[in-house]
Amino acid sequence: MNSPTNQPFAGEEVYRRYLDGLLTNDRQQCRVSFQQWLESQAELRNLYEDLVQRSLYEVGDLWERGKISVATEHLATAITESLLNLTYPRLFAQPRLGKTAVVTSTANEYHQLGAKMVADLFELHGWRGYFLGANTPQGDLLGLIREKRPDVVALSLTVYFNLESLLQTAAAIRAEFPAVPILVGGQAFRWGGRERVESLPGVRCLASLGELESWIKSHEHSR
Ligand code: B12
Repeated sequence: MNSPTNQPFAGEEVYRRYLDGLLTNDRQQCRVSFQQWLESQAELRNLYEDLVQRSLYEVGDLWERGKISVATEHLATAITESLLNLTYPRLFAQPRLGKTAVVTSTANEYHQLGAKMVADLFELHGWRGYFLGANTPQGDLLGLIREKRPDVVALSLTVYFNLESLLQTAAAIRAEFPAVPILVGGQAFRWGGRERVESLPGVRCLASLGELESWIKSHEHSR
């Protein structure tokens, strides 16, 4: 994939500069690299997975090993969250399909970037993606579903100890809205839990944004 200047896109180099910017709290350096990636015309999913997700996983590992402070980890997250909004012009380029998704992290789950990417991909494909962010109380989520009557609900889980809370929420959605498909995903499912969530009718656990895009494309015309 070529950049608009027709220079080959040096993904690894741009990634390294981006990560370096995150670790040195340099928002401007991060912005330049992020923009370069965005303009490389790569699919948005690649930007999310190969730049944003990869760098934050690396930040998380460094934090876990005591190599960087909590402050640097928080700054890296804040920089990332601010830059994600640079994708907006791309998100709304497609005609709207009149379909909606409600996307959230469930109660006690404070990680929200994955859920935001999920909501963004719905927008990218012409859906309206309501993004509720982190730690949404179950009652309030049910209230929003009642109000918006979405075509799908997507739940994001990062830490495995929040699985019970997600299961409760998925069961409550299923009880009140028997027909709405429920998608779940997030890094917590690397530690298990897939069979338990998928034992609820109409619940699917997706392993990646690629699987999500395939799901979205195959449900463009259904109601
Ligand atoms: C930033 C961060 C935080 C921030 C989050 C702020 C925010 N605004 O989101 C804060 C400070 C709140 C935080 C808190 C904690 N954190 Co934290 N955090 C991170 C960090 C560094 C980055 C998270 C992130 O955004 N990743 C990038 C996103 C894009 O990745 P993702 O969530 O996996 O999403 C991708 C896919 O999974 C997928 N996806 C996600 N959801 C869904 C849903 C569907 C339907 C689909 C299809 C796909 C999908 O799409 C995304 C793109 O591919 C990670 C490191 C890591 N490995 O992620 C640690 C990490 C997740 N945290 C960790 C821990 C331990 C904690 C705390 C327990 C720390 C503490 N002692 O307080 C608390 C837990 C709080 C809670 N109750 O939830 C551990 C978890 C370890 C484990 N085995 O579970 C990690 C892995 C760090 C580490 N290496 O140890 N954290």
